[in-house]
Amino acid sequence: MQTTNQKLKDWVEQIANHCLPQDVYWCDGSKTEQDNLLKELVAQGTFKPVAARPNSYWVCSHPSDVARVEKRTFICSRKEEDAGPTNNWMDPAQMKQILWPKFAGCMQGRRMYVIPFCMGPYDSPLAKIGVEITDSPYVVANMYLMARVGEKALAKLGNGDFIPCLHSVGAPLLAGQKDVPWPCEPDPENKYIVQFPEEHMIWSYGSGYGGNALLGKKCLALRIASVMARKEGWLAEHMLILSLTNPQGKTFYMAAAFPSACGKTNLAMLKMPLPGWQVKCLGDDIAWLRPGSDGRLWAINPEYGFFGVAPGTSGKTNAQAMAAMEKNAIFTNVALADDGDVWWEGIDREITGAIDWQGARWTPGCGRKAAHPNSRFTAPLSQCPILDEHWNDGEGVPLSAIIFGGRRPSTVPLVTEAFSWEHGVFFGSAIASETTAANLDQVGIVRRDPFAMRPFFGYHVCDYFQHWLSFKNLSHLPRIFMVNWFQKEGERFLWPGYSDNGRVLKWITQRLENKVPGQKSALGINPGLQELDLTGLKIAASDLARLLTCDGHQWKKEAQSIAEFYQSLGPKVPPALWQQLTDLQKRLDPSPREHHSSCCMF
Ligand code: GTP
Ligand code: SPV
Ligand code: MN
Repeated sequence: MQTTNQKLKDWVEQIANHCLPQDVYWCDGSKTEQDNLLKELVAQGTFKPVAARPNSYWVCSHPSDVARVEKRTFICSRKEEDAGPTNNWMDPAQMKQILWPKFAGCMQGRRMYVIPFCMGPYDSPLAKIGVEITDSPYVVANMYLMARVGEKALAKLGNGDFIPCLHSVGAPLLAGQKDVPWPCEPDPENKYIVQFPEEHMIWSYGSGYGGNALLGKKCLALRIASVMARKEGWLAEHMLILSLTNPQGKTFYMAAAFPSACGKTNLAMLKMPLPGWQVKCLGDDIAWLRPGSDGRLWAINPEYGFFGVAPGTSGKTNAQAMAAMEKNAIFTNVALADDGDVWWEGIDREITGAIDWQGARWTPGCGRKAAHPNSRFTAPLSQCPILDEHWNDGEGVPLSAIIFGGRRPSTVPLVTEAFSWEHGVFFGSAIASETTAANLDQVGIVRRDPFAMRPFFGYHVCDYFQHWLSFKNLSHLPRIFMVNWFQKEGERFLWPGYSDNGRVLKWITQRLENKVPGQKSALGINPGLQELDLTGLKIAASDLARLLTCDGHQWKKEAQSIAEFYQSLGPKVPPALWQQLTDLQKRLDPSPREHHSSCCMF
């Protein structure tokens, strides 16, 4: 493949001379090339074809390499202050001194792939070109599905600027050494996921999994893009994008930010439980939002595929995702059942036995999980049966609503509308959620995850808050909502979730059209007890009441915890957000003069 881009040629040559691969291969993205790569992955024992699905493959990682590693993720800005209190920071020169020697000879015995890729539709004003260099054919196979890869990206690049993304699994193959199915650096302390925000550059060493290795995704489209977005006046967000059309034929576009493994893919492909309503999907993980000349916020999905959580996905919970992965899919760390198809917990299919994600014999009831909790499917967006017709439009779609959410067993009601943009930014800044298996760390701890971006900010979190606030004068801003599908009593979810979340989406559109008054609480606007369309749903009145009310006692504690969180972020928390918190506290605890009988209602 030909490029006249001297900067690219020089960089590829420099990396090849340093990493010493056995050869260098430029990916053109063609079907023939993809087929050959898949054959090689099968031949070397990394991929196993899934008999039940055309052109689909089962692959298991090294047991140490199963999720993003936030502890080993760094923002290497020149000043520590610019990375902010939520990021690991190291001086860029010092980081390079540590990492560059690790890359020396690290690709010996392996092929070095050069993958030109485009994030965003080719004709989008926001589209960005990256070039990933990797020694992992698994990464190449996934990048074909997750990004727009190959000749067209290279043509769009021309002699312009690209984001260099260097990746190695950190496992050179020395002469005579036998390869393993999943080469990587097994010591988590020796993995590095590094962003250089001033240079717009990414170096990733030691891991072959997901966001650690598919560098177009979290590293480029969130961490580096958030830095570019701040400078250029747009937003790079951990959000799904969907359209919802009502029975009258009116379409609303919405974006929603939930932390990792908290329901974006499921909401993005939701099957409406109400006749005449239809959700269509534009994206399930990342959205880039740009103010239009019409004063609206326009959203594109920079990605080209889904890298979705497998466990819990079934024909019942997400039939659209199941259809999207019927063919041309990659399954990582799920089980391979005796019936020749992939399997995971919650797939809703009886099996007699399987090979589990670690290659061991597995039978139902044996006490172990067959699939890793962060096992994933990779599938092209184009295979989603309810893909929105505007998914590939460069301009994107205009948003009517932005939704923030998290996994909260208590406290946060099912849905609350913000009073204003600033109040909505306050909601985003204060999201908390139980941690999940998407990160290699303790699971199930409630932590603040502002804007569902805590692991993905490319710069200081307080500057990010300020950047969001700076949009407040746009004339047609989307309205902001906060949701929580995960309230629990003991182990039981109070809300059925999944497709029934469509009932909440319907209420949101009714608020947008001023068709329901809502009910004011200290927190914001919640649905009145009669406002949610519960046709066909059995739910106890007591559960519903709990789901829809702001509990004043819990919220006083919550407000205190948000104050502590803001304090932990240092002096740069924007005054407008402190003001929102103070206003909330006043509404929760009005002075005796203003006191009303109920604790939380006005
Ligand atoms: P990332 O890809 O990590 O960013 O995750 P995500 O936000 O796309 O989450 P996803 O939709 O894949 O859901 C993660 C897990 O939450 C899966 O096991 C789902 O089955 C489960 N889940 C999703 N939506 C709901 C819901 O409404 N209620 C309940 N109880 N579980 C849900
Ligand atoms: C997430 O963790 O939010 C994911 C998976 O979407 S990964 O691509 O690994 O980041
Ligand atoms: Mn995600």
